[in-house]
Amino acid sequence: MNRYIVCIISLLFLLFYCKTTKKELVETEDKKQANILFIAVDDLRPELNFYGANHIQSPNLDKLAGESLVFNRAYCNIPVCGASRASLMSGARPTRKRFIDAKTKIHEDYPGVVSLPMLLKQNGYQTISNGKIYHSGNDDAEAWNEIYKAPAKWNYALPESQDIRKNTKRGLPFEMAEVHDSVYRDGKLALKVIKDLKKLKQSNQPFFLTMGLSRPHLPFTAPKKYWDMYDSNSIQLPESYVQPESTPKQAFHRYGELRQYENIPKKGHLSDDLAKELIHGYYACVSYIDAQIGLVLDELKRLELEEDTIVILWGDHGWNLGDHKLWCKHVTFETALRTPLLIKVPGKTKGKKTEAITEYIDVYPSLVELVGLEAPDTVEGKSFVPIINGEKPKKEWAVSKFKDAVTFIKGDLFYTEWTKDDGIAYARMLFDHKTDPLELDNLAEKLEFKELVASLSKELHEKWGEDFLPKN
Ligand SMILES: [Ca+2]
Repeated sequence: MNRYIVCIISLLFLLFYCKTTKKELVETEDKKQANILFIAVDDLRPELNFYGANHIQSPNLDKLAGESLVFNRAYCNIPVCGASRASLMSGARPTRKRFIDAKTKIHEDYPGVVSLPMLLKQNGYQTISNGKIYHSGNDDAEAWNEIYKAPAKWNYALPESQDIRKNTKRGLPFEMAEVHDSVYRDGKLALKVIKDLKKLKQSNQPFFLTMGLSRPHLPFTAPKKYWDMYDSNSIQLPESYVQPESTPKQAFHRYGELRQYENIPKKGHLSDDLAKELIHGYYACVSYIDAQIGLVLDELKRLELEEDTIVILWGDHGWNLGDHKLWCKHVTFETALRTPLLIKVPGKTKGKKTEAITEYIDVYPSLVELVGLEAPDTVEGKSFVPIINGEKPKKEWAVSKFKDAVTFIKGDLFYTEWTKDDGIAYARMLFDHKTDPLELDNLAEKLEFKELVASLSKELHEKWGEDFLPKN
């Protein structure tokens, strides 16, 4: 009799368990995967309030940071536009032969690699490329359901500036015009992204919606109200406005990118007045793009999509705004390698900062993990989801490169080695950020650091990637 009762109870329990499990499964099947709003900002350096800068007005980025995990130590893998983007979108390291320069195209350098948007598209996402995501508008075209580029002619608002642009290589380096935000390129971009959000709200598919802003890349053109946010008399040159003798000459360049613009001297350093005007223009552009990002984030909230949408914001590399008496990127000082990176995961992030070292190749595996997918074997980065969950990071170092220079970042140490195909260093640079955060005192040639340099060099060679050197 007792055995009979036990059998009945067990059967009832089993029936109840199966029903519950089935219900849970159905709910999981019905639930859409999280959307991703992917905001890329061209040439944005981490000189922002939530990084402790306190002089650029960016209320919308500040608010987003307050809801995100902010990476205080994020590094691009190469400080040049096209290559940095191709590397991030493939999760693969730049090497001596792959992802080299501004015009890099992902499939020319890495045929057949499954990019982040392609993987998402293959898994049911609607993917839209808006503005500057890759350097070239039609790159990785198969990965997108739609590609939109705001025309470059809207880099300038004033007819006289547009005329100069037509008749010169690059046009003027800055412009201040009393026009509405939407007259310039990024204002038009914001309106397009808002239109997409309204459309996607109606869809049953999850979305990977991108917003690739063109400023604060040169030319520094923005509506006058953003220039007026800053007093030009209070603009300061950076503390590191110097090129120390101890730094290898290979570490510097002549900022040829800037010199392509009109009224910039073709050689020699800039006058202090011009330097300050450039800094002013950069600040104005950051405030301008902040406002455009704000419009999109407000719409995300208005449409009640916030709770279902991961927001990630990144700049494609750092920028020298006079630091080391340099302008633009294309060097391996921290000012060109360190980038703004923040991610808002609904229900998980609440305005914390992390000091964990993160590389841009880590973005791909992190996003796919967050939406329950698996990264392909071609991805070399490591997911930073453990950091979001308050756990130990999967690695504690980064490797970045530009041309012959490769930088190994570990703890407070920034070690750069210049090598050719043979892998033998012909110049070295070592900075300890604990004592020298501005990177003005190169320790690499000092006798007392010989052993440290040897060990960092060994580790750099182990970690710069399997196919870094040509195979024999
Ligand atoms: Ca760029």
